[in-house]
Amino acid sequence: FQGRQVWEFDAHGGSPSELQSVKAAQDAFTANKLTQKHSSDLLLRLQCTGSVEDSTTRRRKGLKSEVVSGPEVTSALRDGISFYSKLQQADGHWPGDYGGPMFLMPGLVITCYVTGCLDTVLTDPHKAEMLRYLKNHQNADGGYGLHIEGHSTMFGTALSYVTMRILGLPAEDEVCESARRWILDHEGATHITSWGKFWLAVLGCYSWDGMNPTPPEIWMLPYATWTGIGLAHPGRFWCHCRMVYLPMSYVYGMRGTGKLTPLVLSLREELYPGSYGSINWNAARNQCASTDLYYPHPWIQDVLWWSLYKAEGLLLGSSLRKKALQEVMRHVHYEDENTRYVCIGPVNKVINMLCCWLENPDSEAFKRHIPRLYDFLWVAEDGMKMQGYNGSQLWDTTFAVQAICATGLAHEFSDCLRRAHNYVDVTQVREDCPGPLSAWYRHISKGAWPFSTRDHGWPISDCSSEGLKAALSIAALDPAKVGAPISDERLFDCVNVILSYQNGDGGWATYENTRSYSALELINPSETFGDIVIDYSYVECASACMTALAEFQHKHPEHRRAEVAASLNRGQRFIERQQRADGSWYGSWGVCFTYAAWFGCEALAAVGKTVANSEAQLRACEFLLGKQCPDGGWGESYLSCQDKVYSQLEGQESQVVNTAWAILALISAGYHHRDTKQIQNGVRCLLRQQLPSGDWLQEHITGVFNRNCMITYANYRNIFPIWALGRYRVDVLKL
Ligand code: LAN
Repeated sequence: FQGRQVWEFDAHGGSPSELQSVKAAQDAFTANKLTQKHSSDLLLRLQCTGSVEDSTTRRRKGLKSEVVSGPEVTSALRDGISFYSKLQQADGHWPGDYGGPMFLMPGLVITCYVTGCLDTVLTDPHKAEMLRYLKNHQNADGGYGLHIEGHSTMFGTALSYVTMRILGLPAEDEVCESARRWILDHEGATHITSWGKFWLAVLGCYSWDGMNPTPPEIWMLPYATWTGIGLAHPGRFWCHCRMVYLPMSYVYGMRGTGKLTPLVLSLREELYPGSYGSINWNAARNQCASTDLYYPHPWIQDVLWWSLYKAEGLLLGSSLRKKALQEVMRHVHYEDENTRYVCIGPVNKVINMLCCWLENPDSEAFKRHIPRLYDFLWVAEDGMKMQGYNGSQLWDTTFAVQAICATGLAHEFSDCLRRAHNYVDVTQVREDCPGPLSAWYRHISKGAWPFSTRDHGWPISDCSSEGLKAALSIAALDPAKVGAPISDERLFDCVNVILSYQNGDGGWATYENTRSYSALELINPSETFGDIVIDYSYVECASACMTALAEFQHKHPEHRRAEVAASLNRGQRFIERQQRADGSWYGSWGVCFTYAAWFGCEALAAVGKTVANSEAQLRACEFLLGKQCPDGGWGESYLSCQDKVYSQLEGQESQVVNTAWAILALISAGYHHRDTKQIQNGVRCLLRQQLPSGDWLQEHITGVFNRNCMITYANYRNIFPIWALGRYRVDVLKL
């Protein structure tokens, strides 16, 4: 359970003044909900520090001069790290709000409702906080976005609507009424995206005939590439796509629907403009609201789904279907058991749980899922949400370690680093999943680090690399203070994983190698997510792996010398190829060009490239400098991610996380040897924004996945300003 995060309701907890602070934070959020879409994770801060500062708190005292002085930076860093270390937990990890997507909680609530465990899983306080969250994140037009900052979509609105109704809100409630108006004004819930159709069908207020097929038989296709069709085997999909469509195909394949309760029957009438009986389900299969459409179906999908739709007549109830369903369940159980029922993500977590119930409602497997639902729930002043993962524990901890070590003040925070070291140590995956791995479509895990916890355990290329770098940074400190370093043997295992992950194009993907061609994206049926079908090479993952290999090489120059050198070489060429003509890189997992600039510049720096000897580095810096805001910072909007062009925040506002990434990029490229003025302006911005406590405010959303959905990284506002100020202190001020 190391790193596990579960919020519990304590009816007797909290002093009167704490309760008052909680209420004040909740009320402030609700009062400003239309402008301030983001919680500042104040409940966590209150619990860890005993008091909270919010947007009404005055920032640090004004800076005295144009020039940033050493003592100013050092004291900002001391305050920043001291504050941040208070949020650290006893096992060494940093918890934080990992919410953002709006389509996750409905899956949990619908699954609990259908399987009859809603009232045992969710206590009244859970339900009240979930409703607070849903009320807070309604847009002005009555609808709900794909994520907390997004425009209204059918996917967000219809699913949030049924969730509120299941949680007990009456249809006449004004929040429900305005949401329902939005749905009906947009032609009703038949226009929801395919994943929304799935959840409504599970609940019983949408017909399975209105869904494009996800037949379980695809799991019985041959895998080998020489067969041709093998290239489209789901075992070659990106693991998140594969692990969602796996249990989905089971539920679809047996038409798993809950009881037709009075609520469900009523929802059938609430969600559509006409009567439920008059819906043309065949036509509904391909309907999708324009608000939701990010990746429209290419015509080839229409042909494919039409043929499969026809084939369903033969497959449904056949012995082939029975065999396919059994095969799918073997894989569902394997996933459950190897993640201790956490599952790889929030979507397959609840569909797997539903599958276990459909297979046998009294099963041990179903019961074991229940306690792990809480791992995904998080409470902040905006209410209770379902997170995008069971947390970002390991990821944030490795960054925090590297940030603190980069400040040159590590010796002042050795307790904090010792605890963090423990978390990094216990979270490394020490063995592969049960084999044969190929039979389960799994990559090796031994030596890797996961994104969240050891229990979750799925290996990831860049998490392994950040884990390795954190381990190396700590190994450079006094073991009497921070604990004995992780053994060389284990570091070698990690290097083995990193090398194994490199793709033919020289880049690195996320959890596995790229296993098929990007043409497979043609069958992406999700409508709202881009690039989900296969695992692609990414600049961020490549950079993390290269910087880790380069640092490792310093310490162990003889270990797999030639392989490491060749790998760095191929990586460099990948990074150079990915750079756009304007000097930028597109970021896939953070917002967006500023995030990728940091990774791009670090990768080139790892192979000895700086502005002094590299055209690519210079172009990258010039790109960033061209985007600097009038106040000296950087402020990038999430729209960059979906539009793939740099998008400033409204009013050319800057925000600390983007500013910190830009500063880190410029310093790693060596730009400070040319000129320090613009970097210094950025640094002043970070200092100006710091709160007296040492915290920074949560600003706009900074994480993303699949081009179109945003996700909160609450820890970034602490980690990255500390890291950027730290590198400024050491590399520029030479302190
Ligand atoms: C994550 C979180 C971590 C993230 C990084 C390690 C930061 C990145 O560098 C590589 C990709 C990865 C592992 C990643 C991939 C997509 C995830 C798993 C998420 C953004 C967290 C949630 C998201 C997942 C796909 C959400 C569920 C939605 C689906 C479309 C299945």
